[in-house]
Amino acid sequence: MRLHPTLIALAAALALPLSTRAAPSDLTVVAPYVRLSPPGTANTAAFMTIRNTGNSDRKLLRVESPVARSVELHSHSNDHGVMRMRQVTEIELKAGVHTELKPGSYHVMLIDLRQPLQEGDTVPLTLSFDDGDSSRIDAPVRKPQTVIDADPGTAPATRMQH
Ligand SMILES: [Cu+2]
Repeated sequence: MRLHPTLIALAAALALPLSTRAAPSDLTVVAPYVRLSPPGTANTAAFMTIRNTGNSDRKLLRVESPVARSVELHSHSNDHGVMRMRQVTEIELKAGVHTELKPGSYHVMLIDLRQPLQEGDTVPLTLSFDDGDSSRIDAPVRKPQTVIDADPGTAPATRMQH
């Protein structure tokens, strides 16, 4: 039996989206940005919100970026009244929760920048999750907002802006 050409074309059209479709992700990265660091500073941080609309808890394990020689996941903690950053091995993304990476909390630390970042630059970030999924995003470089300047634990040097 020979297939009618229309059927073959239909089969091809149906097969294509199936074969090229990426696995649907429960994770969405919203409003990423990289904080513009003061001149002479070799490190800065990236912030974003990660929505987990799935039914299972997930974890952010790693972030990579070509703009920095090292990228770490950090948290802020209150150590006897002093806010300190520390490296963490993962950031939990609870099911049904919007996890905020923000000043004074979890953030992506960009360490030893290869060159100074300018406002308006776009920083590529690749996020790797615990199920083997990864997500490539572009984060614009932004000046610290007033509310960030007011946070004593995160951006003491930003008041030195000219
Ligand atoms: Cu940090």
